[in-house]
Amino acid sequence: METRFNQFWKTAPKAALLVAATVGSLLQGCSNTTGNDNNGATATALSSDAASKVYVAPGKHDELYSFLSGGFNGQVSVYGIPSGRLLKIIPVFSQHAENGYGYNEETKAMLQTSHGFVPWDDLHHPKLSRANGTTDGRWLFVNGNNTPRVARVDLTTFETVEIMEIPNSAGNHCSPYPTNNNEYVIAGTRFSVPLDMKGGTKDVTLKDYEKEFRGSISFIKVDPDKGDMDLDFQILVPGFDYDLANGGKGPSEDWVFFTTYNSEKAGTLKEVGASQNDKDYLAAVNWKLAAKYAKEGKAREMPAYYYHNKMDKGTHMAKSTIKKKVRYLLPEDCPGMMYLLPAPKSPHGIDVDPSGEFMVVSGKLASAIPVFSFNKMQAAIKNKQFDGEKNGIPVLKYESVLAAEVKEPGLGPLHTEFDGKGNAYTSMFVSSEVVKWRLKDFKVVDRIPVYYSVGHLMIPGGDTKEPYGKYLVAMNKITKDRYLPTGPELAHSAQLIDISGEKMKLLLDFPTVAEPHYAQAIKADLVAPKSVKFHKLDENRHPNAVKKEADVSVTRQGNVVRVKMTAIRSHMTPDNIEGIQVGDTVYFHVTNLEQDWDVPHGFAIMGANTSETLIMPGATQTLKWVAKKEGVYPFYCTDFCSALHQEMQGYVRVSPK
Ligand code: CUK
Ligand code: CUA
Repeated sequence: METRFNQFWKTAPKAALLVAATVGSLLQGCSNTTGNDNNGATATALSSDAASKVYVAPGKHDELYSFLSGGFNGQVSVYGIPSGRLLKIIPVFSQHAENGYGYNEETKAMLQTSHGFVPWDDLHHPKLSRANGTTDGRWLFVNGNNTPRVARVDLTTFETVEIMEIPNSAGNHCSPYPTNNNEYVIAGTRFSVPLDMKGGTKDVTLKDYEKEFRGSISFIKVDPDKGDMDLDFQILVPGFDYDLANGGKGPSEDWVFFTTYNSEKAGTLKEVGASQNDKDYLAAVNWKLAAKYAKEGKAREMPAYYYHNKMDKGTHMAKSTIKKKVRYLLPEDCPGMMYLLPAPKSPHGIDVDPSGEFMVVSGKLASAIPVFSFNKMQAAIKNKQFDGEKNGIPVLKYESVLAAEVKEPGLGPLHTEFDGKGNAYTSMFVSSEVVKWRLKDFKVVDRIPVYYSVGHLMIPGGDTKEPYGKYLVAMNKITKDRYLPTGPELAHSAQLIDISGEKMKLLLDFPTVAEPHYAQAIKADLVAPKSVKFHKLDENRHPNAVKKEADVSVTRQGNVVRVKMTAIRSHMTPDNIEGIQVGDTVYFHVTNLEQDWDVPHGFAIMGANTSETLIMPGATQTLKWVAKKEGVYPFYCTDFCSALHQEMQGYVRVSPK
């Protein structure tokens, strides 16, 4: 009899099997290894009143917004909790045909980088902006891993309003981390790469890893009112790879922590090479001290080349600025700024509890979860309890900083969040479960199977000072047999778990868009009241906006034609466009004259090889179209906007040159 768990086991990554071989006996305890389907296991974990707990009646609103990353889909999706209803997809690093993001002329600049136009990325970590260590519902910061970028989504419009490329970075994975009052959004690099701090060019190979490769930690300043980002400085750290970051709170709020791996500098990152060290490190960085050093002139400057793209509020147009230099600190110049804590090898998640005292490090290949004490860390620094140094950075003695180890938690610990009631919840990738343990004695008190192979888990506010310990969302990597089959590729999946009682109870499975890694959630009443319903037409400063039908125009400059037009229920003006010639590039600047909620108009024209565009009430957007052949080309509104929606149409005539 083959269990679903066994099926997974056969395809488990090598590293996972390696651990399993040594601690395989632990598996016997996992409830999802028994039975030949999960119905049994699901039934034991399923809340007896699950249906009523997740049921949100028609017309009623969810209690929370949750923001799930889209992974390799490059977007963020917004779900209502507890219903699991998909409310919106917010394109960030990806083009989105639904509303023309990345296709229309206003938003293309958002996706410009030093590598050209990059309309894709791998988005892992959404993080809500903060005030006093809790989420304030103003912005959502997200990372692009692949072409290192950090973006900001405005939660009044649910639109991406800023994307900044990160120089001196490769694999912007431990990112973004906002400090407790958004003083900085901090972004760490995954791959160490050769940096040329002298500004010439060097021929460096992997043999030079130890000497020449560095990673970076970027300190992005955030304007407290507008949210605008600005790269203040970087710390260039000698070569290991940074994986994840989390920040202190309360007593530890000046600190940010990073898990690192590959500390033996196996530049080729072969599995064995990268995991041969018995321990890797947790890097502790005093960000306040770093900012002070940077301010007091310890920062040097080097050439850099990166894009900073911003949406202008008045024109609703994105503009790119190219930046040419960056300030940096070297840890060797800045005593007291950075320490290393020995961590289990190949650590993944680092999570700091709501009190700010405990730093929990999840080692994918480790059989226990070390919990470090911030108090002990400070004492160890004061008393110089060092175990040598690594690349000039002092290493603290393991025993001197350890609070306790959580024993036999399960297999493959990845990430931990907190409920604010003294409990921690850790995701176990290999044994496919969520494990609940107590901060007071570090004892495991409950476990619940998840289907299957959970990556991150999320408790609303579970990484802040004030968690909302009612729900937990597990984001799972594999779905097979949970939903109706849809060919080889199945929907990715999240599971909602009730954590309000002593025992965790499963409430709901809901499919997700692409692969969610992390998520954040916030009470709806911190976001919903500020939601913009439409843009005010008289505040529209788009250079090609027309505010009334009488002002529409068709103007030519060489072979560029600008059509400044309007859309309102139920017509486009002008709707019969003449005077276009073969070879012309036509810009349709469409202003939506509506001043009402939920009345966008779309615009599409036959043969447009980009997309349509969707114009919000009061805004102007532009579709670029090249007239290739003579003929008569229909255009129309794509969004069903009124009973006469189908009548919102017109023609463009293209004549021979
Ligand atoms: S990572 Cu995906 S499961 Cu990119 Cu935060 Cu841990
Ligand atoms: Cu406007 Cu349909």
